Amino acid sequence: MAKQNVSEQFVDILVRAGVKRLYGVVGDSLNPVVDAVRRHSEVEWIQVRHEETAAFAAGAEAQITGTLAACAGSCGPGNLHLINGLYDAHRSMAPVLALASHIPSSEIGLGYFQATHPELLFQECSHYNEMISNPQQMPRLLQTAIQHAIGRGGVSVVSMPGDIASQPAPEKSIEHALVTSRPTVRPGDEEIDKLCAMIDKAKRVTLFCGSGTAGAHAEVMEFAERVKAPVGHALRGKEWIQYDNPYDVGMSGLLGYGAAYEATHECDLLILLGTDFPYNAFLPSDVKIVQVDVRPEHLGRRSKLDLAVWGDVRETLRCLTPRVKVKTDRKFLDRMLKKHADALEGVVKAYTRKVEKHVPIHPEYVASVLDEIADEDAVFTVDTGMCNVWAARYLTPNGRRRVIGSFSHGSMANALPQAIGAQFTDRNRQVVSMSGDGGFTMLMGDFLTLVQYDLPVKVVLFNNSSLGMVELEMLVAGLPSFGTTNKNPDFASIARAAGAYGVRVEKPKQLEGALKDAFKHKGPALVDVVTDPNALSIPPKISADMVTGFALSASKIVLDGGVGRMLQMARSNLRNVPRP
Ligand SMILES: Cc1ncc(C[n+]2csc(CCOP(=O)(O)OP(=O)(O)O)c2C)c(N)n1
Ligand SMILES: [Mg+2]
Repeated sequence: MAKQNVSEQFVDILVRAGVKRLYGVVGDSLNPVVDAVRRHSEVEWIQVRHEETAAFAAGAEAQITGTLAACAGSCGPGNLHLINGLYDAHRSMAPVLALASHIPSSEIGLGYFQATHPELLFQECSHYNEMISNPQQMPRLLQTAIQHAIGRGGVSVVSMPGDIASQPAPEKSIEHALVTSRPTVRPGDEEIDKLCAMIDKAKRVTLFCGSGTAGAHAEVMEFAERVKAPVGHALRGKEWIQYDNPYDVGMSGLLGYGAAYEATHECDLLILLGTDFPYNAFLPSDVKIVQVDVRPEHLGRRSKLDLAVWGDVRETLRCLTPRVKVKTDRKFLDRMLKKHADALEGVVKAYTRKVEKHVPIHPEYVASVLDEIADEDAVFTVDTGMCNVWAARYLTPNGRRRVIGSFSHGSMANALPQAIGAQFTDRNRQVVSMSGDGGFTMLMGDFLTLVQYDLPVKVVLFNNSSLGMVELEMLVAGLPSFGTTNKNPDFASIARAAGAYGVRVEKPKQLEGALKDAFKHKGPALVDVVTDPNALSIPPKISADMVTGFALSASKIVLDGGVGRMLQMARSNLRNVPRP
């Protein structure tokens, strides 16, 4: 092989690790790497308009494929723009390699043009964050970075001064087989024995599931059946666990519904499965709690634990299920299933507005129509804000659909960039960005990326001309709303002017047709739905002293609203429950 420079070697190694594309914006010190990408047949340069988009897109790609994705920013401000998207990817445990190109190595520490210190800046949002200051560090440094990102699940940042990027790569470099997938982590026999004994002793077991139950649907159901346990979930567990689940008692937390709260509080043993659910106000303090997590550092940081089990959920359950005694008493399970169905029934009855006629259009109506007409394997990306509420309540998971949001980091403007990353993994899959008007306009420049690459993403804009979620927070805290109104243009015209399909919807009866037409369109499309800013009813029990700062999350308040197709599911689960 002809002698390589550091950039060429860098790109080669990324390709060996399975990277298909690098998202970013070109510039100065990054140019040698981008040039190496240009000359490589197996990797594509994806030119975005803002580096934050690059990081969000790479994070979404990694969450869809489970394999390494990559992004890059030029020195100083270029890579600084990556940071928020990297925080999101890191906190979602998405394996992402970020290249932060850097000022010339001779000028570091001398106040040079565009000088920053990436190895300080990215410290908190990465497992590994190191600089290549000598070509001899290659390829080991990049290999180590990749293994951190994949092995520990999250972000690695490599910074590289532009002058190093063009230097010859080391002649006899140590290249080794890369780690490209994670092992299964099986808990020790002692932990399994202890857990087994606790379960056998307990009378009422409840499971509470998070994103760590991905890929473990069958194992969770088998275990729940064996010990007759109701199964609740956190938002990040919903897409993996709610479907085909005869033990479903709904979701806990601020956006929660159903009987998850009761089931987690009225059991005598609560088993937390792969969840880092942050709101400890929703977790009980007076029942025995076991937590199973692949990340030992997550164990016990949300609640007191009677047993901490370090292991994959799937692997742990595989070891555990055959060893626990079969429970025959369904009383607790049936009582919780009944409570769940009743709670949902109550919500639906309380929900009297005729949404199909309501103008401005009710956002819940938009979400329910979307759920009905979207493909069975659609990817939904969901903006932080009220779209989170609508997605949590109305999107029906089925094991094939995916729902990606900024559920741990909670950043606005995530949906469009994540949709870009999701769509690149498969141009034939339906990808729907549920965007807020605030979130969309924050990174609106990257709507042009859809047009530039003819990506068929469908942006469904919940346009309430307001920062709705914050307006709600202010209301709850007894503050007058302030700084929350958006003076918005006709976004459909903007979409059309950009070369995409664009339609504005102001009447409910236009909605379904407009969405269907947009979904049929082959290229990028935007449906600007003018929605009601006063969409949520707030439960009357909220008082101002319950709320300070991050008001909603600090309390046990659950927002009221519809529950979509969940009622049907809850009713069907009741079929086997004997009538009292
Ligand atoms: C980057 C960022 N800035 C600010 C916030 C605080 N915040 C959370 S939701 C929200 C409003 C979102 O407005 P929009 O996208 O229009 O959605 P809506 O709630 O109106 O549906 C704000 C300002 C945040 N989470 N992230
Ligand atoms: Mg809004």
